[in-house]
Amino acid sequence: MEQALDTPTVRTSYERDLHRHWSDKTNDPINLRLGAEDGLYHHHYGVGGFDPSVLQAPLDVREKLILAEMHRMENDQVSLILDALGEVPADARIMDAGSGRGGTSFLLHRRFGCLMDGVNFCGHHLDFSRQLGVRHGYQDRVQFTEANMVATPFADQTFDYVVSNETTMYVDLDEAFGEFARLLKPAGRYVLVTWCRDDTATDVHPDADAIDRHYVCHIHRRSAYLRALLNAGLVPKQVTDLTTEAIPYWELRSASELATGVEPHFLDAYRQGQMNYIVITADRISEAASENVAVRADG
Ligand code: GPP
Ligand code: MG
Repeated sequence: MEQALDTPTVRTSYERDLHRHWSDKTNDPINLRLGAEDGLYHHHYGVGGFDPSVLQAPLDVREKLILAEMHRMENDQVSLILDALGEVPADARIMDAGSGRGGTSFLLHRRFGCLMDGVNFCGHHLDFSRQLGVRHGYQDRVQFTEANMVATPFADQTFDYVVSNETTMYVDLDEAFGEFARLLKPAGRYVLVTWCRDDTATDVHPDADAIDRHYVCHIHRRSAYLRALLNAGLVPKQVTDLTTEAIPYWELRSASELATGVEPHFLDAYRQGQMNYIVITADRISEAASENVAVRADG
């Protein structure tokens, strides 16, 4: 058996700040309350429309209905990844890069029966996910590893698929995609969902900057995603822009008592074309072939 790599999870002062941010984020009802009923906790947002009747509901049930609708939307969002993956055999192994409290990993396993490896560097998220895995009865097929998603302990070509669900704003894309290419088997597939800076319509992104401060992240440009994917030998097969569909979630969340203050920034960023919400499906090509697709890294 191959030796596991020695990979420290926190390597830089930025990663230390980020680790502290997530270690301290233990009391987040906007995430904890939503998952309480079905045991699926998410750190991503929703796409598509919401049922407008919840906003007209009597005051004593309105908040409960808003949260239920937001949770339905966050659960449904995982279909973006399920659909992009295509047919996944039950013996496939998938890495969920930045697995939060496990929601995406559990839903992928539930659909395909596949072996899931959630990777996360936040201790309380890992404890939480592992306990939930037991509660769902998935502990033998869904495991969670403490690691930095850009420097994991897994051997080369361990995975048939890698997914990341709104987590890549925390990493250097060249580093992350290089790692994912290393981990993927030849012809393996990477699916990512992310919010990114639009760099076609405007160069000014004040609301994206505010979101960066709120989450201690660095929202990358759309062009940076495509360039870094190609440079890593991950060739985009499909890029889908769901910016318009990403807006209703934030409208609904603005009406919740649990709104955190970040909502107007997402609404303005999407409405004004500062940010896009995208899904990218990319396939790993051979190392020899990737020499031919590398593009200039100048920005
Ligand atoms: C915010 O989701 C998520 C990110 C900034 C990406 C990080 C992803 C992880 C898997 C940790 P959230 O659900 O924590 O935000 P909020 O608390 O505002 O709902
Ligand atoms: Mg959330």
